[in-house]
Amino acid sequence: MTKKIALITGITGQDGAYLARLLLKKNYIVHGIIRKSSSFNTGRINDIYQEPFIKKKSLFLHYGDLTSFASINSVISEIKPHEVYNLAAQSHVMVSFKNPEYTSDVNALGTLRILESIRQNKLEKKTKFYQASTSELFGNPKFKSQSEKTPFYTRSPYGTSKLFSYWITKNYRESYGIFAANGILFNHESPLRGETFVTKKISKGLSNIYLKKQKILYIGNLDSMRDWGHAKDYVYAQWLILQQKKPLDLVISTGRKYSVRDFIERCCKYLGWRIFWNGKGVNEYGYLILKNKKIKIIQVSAKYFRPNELNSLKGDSSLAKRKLKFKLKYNIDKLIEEMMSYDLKNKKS
Ligand code: NAP
Ligand code: G4F
Repeated sequence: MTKKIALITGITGQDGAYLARLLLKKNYIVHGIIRKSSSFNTGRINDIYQEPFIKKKSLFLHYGDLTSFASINSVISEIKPHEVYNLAAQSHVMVSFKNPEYTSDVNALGTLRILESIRQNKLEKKTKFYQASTSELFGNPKFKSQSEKTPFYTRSPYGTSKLFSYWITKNYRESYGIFAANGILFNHESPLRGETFVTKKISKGLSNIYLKKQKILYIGNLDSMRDWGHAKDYVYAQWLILQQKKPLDLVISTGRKYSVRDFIERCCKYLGWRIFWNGKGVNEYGYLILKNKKIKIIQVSAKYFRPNELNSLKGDSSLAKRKLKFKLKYNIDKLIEEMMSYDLKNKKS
């Protein structure tokens, strides 16, 4: 039987690394697009990397960039993939306020470039396309939980760039019959999460404080709430979305939300610590009492507040559960346990 060929953009990112492992286990030939960088950006896929000249190679990396049609098109026209997972993005919401034009070029036009390449290479009937859509599309919704029926109202350049991609994916599906589907994924984390996202910042910061390598963790909005899942569960959902008979846009979430403050308290509990809070707003801080001494370990800083915030997100993924027959393996405490134990062991990082 001929093996399926998959192309992953963003293979060096959190989701790309987990998805590549999953597809290799499923016997796919996996191609990934990586950016040229002056320092190594392949750390997350080191363990699956295959030397260029080995026999029966199943993982191939290509230099490319979503800002360049030529680089994307040359890979797609050469490998003619059965499945494309578009995971590449400038994925940081706060950074998108500082770099809105670049964010839009990558996150919005990048998606269009891939879809156009599929169309121009006449792969409409062969290539299935997955778009990494996001709960950021919902903004600050009026409804308690967000499903495929909840109206969109984006509140950041990141969200707005992803809104374009959500619609262009649907446009190419409806106009050209491409199997193109959106996974509307809520926040998902893991030991491989980028270090400037809040969960990883907390797990790593608190681990460093525990190991006496750092004194204080500076943080932004403690009361913001997110629906946090595990990336391993969510990349499995991405794969399932492309295995359906028909392309569907589906919400993937846990259906539970926690505040940033809750997340910190749970990580502290993992370390055997109880944290106390004092002050308000940017003057708030968190401290421990150790040997009768008050030790400040968390300080709120205005630097990490956003020009526009999403206060609370919680997904309703009933449709995905029905259609994909999909069950989550992780809850928040299992996720925290895995992140904390990884950060405590990785003492050098
Ligand atoms: P991530 O860790 O930030 O990874 C992003 C990937 O995109 C990296 O491989 C990065 O390469 C690559 N990339 C960035 N700009 C690029 C460009 N111009 N050309 C080619 N590649 C580029 O993101 P993630 O957490 O894995 O998320 C994967 C996707 O899902 C993203 O599209 C994100 O927006 C979306 N999403 C994420 C979540 C979440 O909670 N994680 C939720 C909903 C949607 P480098 O390694 O070289 O930087
Ligand atoms: O971890 P975050 O930066 O994730 P955010 O903004 O929710 O975006 C992530 O999830 C989206 C899905 O909804 C993805 F589409 C997107 O690509 C990305 O993966 O921030 C989470 C919350 C925010 O409310 C933020 O204001 O945590 C709050 N926060 C508080 N202190 C902080 C910090 N966020 C960061 N990054 N750093 C802080 O110090």
